Amino acid sequence: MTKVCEQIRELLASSERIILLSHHNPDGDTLGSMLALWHHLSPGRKVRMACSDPVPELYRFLPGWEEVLTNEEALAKKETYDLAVAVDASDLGRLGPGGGELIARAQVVVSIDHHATGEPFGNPAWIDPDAAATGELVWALLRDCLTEEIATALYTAIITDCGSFRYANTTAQTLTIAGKLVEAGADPHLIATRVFETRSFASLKLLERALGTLEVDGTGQLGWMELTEEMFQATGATQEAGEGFVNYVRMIEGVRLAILFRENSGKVRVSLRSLDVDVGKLAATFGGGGHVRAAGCELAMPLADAKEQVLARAREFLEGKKIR
Ligand SMILES: [Mn+2]
Repeated sequence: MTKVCEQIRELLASSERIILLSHHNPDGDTLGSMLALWHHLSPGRKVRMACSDPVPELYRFLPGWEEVLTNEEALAKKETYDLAVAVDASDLGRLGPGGGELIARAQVVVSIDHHATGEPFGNPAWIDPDAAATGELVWALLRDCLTEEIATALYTAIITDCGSFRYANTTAQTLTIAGKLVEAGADPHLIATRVFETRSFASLKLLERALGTLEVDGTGQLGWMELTEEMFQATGATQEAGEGFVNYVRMIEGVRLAILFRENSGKVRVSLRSLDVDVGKLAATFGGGGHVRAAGCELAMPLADAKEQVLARAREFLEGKKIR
């Protein structure tokens, strides 16, 4: 076990009042990692979980999700903590509004993450970009005390980030850990069904409209799709329903860089996926970040302008150096 892992284990064991924090717009990795820690720590201790956004419908099968407070609700408790643990958050801003304030109420701040970009915080900070998911790191912390709840949370964390073992970040270690989690009680069929194969009717009607905007450029290597506010209104779908739509662009044969533009309260959220272009760096040029093959950013401008700027930058990256 690495030194920092051991150090975090000791901090978890010796702290009484703990707050666990997820990143905003939470995904299965940040929620699963947080819930696994909560199931391990909460018996006999005062442990809070907080996230700036509510738990998406999609993840409301995870045992303990009802215990997740919004950052606002957690702040209203006016508590102080021995320890704060942020999971899957590459910088403080990712904790969303109120996240920094909650962190400031803890004596010790630990960060557990696997993003290569961002401004690391926390002491100690355990950041391992080789891990497919933060859930793999939390598994290393809790491997000797797995329960069915912990295994379910961590299996969800891992399959979310490696796309059910389909993405380039999947390693032998990822599969080994997943096997151990199944042994400990995680149900692969149930979890995959909930995470990847259960969507609302409105969400699929939204997809129908989004697919109507699908485009590729003249080279066939750059593809994109858009989701407008109007589409959300017309279908009644929630913003979270659009999560993952970028993968339809990524599927197009020959596309090396896939982009989804999503209008959200006057801003444009951009999701980037790539085969061999460092989209983490691309996103960073717009103040965003992420991983080499999956990243995102947000632009405060009209959709047409955001498209023009991001597509131009994407073309530059496609002409540049390939990764691996
Ligand atoms: Mn992650």
